Amino acid sequence: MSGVKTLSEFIIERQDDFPYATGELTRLLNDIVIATKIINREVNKAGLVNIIGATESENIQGETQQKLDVMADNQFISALQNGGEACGLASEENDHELIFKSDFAKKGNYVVAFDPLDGSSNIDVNVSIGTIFSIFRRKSKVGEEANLQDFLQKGDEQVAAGYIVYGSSTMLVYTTGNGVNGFTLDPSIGEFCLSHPNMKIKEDGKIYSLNEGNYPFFSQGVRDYIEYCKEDDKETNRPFSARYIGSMVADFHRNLIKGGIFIYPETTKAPNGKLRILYECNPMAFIMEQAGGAATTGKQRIMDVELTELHQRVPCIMGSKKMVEKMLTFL
Ligand code: P6P
Repeated sequence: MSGVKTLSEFIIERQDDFPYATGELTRLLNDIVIATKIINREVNKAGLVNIIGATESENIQGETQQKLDVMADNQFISALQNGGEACGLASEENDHELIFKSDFAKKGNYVVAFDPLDGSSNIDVNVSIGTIFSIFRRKSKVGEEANLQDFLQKGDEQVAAGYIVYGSSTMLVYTTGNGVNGFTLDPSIGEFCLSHPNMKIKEDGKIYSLNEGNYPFFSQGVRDYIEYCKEDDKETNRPFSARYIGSMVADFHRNLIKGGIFIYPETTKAPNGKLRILYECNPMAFIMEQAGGAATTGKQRIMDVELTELHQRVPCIMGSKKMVEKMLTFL
């Protein structure tokens, strides 16, 4: 295929960008890609086999686990625990961190946090869903078992982060701190191919994304910003367009490409918001900043937040820099 660059070729080509260019991260990213290709196959046929719908179980968030959630979680675990690069995992679907016990895995230099299938409540209505991953270099001693502190690192410590959006096409978007690149899965060859090189978000935009159904529970500042978005003012491109489908990866991806702001703020019902910093906000903040956007809790940069627990939630405001700056003036 002349001109087409596969993800594998791209990762190897860019391997030298990465300080630990010994092929470890290359192998780790390829292990992740294998899991996402299997998840993609299952998600695409979800309506045809008895794998949609909910299980009888709940995750630590108290959310009913969808059958595909559990399948996706298992795919990541099996792909990574045998890959030899990861010594432990943390997942939205598991209450505690998963520490690998084999001598082989204990030699791994990385830990991976992931949301195996974000927005999975949308599966049954065929709305785009996604996988989010975040990679850290372990802090604990190589050869020993990983521990919780390996996961409670600030977002700035991430060595790589990415998401897969299972939409009209399946795309993988990732960064290792040298810009953001997007790859589209070509089902005819089963390869992710470079389709969106060097992704940058527009400095300003006119799409705002948040769940306005929470209006009664928002702070006055968030309410004032929503009213600002709706005012008729041609000079500032308002009223903005409201776009929100309740699937973070899909909402984020649209705004990354078109420009816009995604907001999941604190509410009186959820004082720290809903989204988890480890496997939702930090990886997406890394990508957003690498694409020239901004990502804040409303009080501080998301990637500066100190983590104290695995499933810690933070308020999340991320998108086009000028939109985020304007929104902050209302808080
Ligand atoms: P709400 C999906 O459950 C999710 O974690 C994100 O993907 C999404 O942005 C958010 O929750 C939607 O939450 O409260 O607006 O339905």
